[in-house]
Amino acid sequence: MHCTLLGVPVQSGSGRKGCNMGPNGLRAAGLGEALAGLGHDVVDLGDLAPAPRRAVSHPNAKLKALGETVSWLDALYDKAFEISGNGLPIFMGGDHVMAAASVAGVSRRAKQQGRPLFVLWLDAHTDFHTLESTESGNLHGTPAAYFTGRPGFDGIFPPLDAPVDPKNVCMLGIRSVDPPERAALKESGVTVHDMRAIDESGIAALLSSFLETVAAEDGMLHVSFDVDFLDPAVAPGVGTTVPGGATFREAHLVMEMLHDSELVTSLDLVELNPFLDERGKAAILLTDLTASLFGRRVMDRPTRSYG
Ligand code: 4U7
Ligand code: MN
Ligand code: MN
Ligand code: MN
Repeated sequence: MHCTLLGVPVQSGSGRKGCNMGPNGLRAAGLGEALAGLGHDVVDLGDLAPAPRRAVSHPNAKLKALGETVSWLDALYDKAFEISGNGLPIFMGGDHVMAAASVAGVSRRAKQQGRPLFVLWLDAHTDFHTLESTESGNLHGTPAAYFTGRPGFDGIFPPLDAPVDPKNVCMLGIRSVDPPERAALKESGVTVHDMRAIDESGIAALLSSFLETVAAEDGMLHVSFDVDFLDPAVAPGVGTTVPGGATFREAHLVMEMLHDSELVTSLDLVELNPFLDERGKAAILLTDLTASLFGRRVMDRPTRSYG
């Protein structure tokens, strides 16, 4: 597999600092080496730079850092389309607002290839706010609304060539949803598996049924991995911790099943905040999880201490 690593050190969508160190945290944890060690051909393109600022405005006065954030999305939208033409892109965030552009870019690629794009959204949150509905004003709470074509982003976020069909989106690990998101999700057709569903059904059954649909429709599959999908006890390096998240093994199992499915065509690794991490714990786990997605098997894992 040809893997392209791209750092996207955006943090303006999160309302706090530190996510801009995410790409280097993953590099320090050995992401590139881990994938190369599994026999993949890995190229690290370094970090993206934001596009020139456009004049953008919106009546919601709560929105934070709109102009700065949009300049990152403008740059990433074109880059994501470009690099998705050759191998499997891994977008290293940066806060989750970047998924607006990574998904929109790969969706444009899928449309060009005449295939449907599916999105597996691994997150504590649904990130389904519009620019009107967000209360916090933090734009990392909006990408899933944008790429599924919810209204109100026109002329502000990059023009969306190929909205993702909400029926092709599966969210796993959800445990924090704001009222306007809940109302919109109900109407949307997005599949939302909250933590209770994972407890009751087991994560494998929920994921298999989604993967079967992707395979049956010959879809491309983008995986968007927010660190707060994981329980904060195993992944402290994130700004928006919510208790009761996916366990170490649940997360590895998801990645192992994704590997076996051979369906994944692009990946986001987002919201890692090395400033909040404990001795690289979250960075190392995210790296090991990515290795599972690229074929590392439990029995082959290098021995490591997680102290
Ligand atoms: B993340 C939140 F209010 N919904 O809008 C908001 F709970 O990318 C959180 O998933 C958004 O980490 C979290 O600010 C965005 C909040
Ligand atoms: Mn998120
Ligand atoms: Mn989240
Ligand atoms: Mn977060």
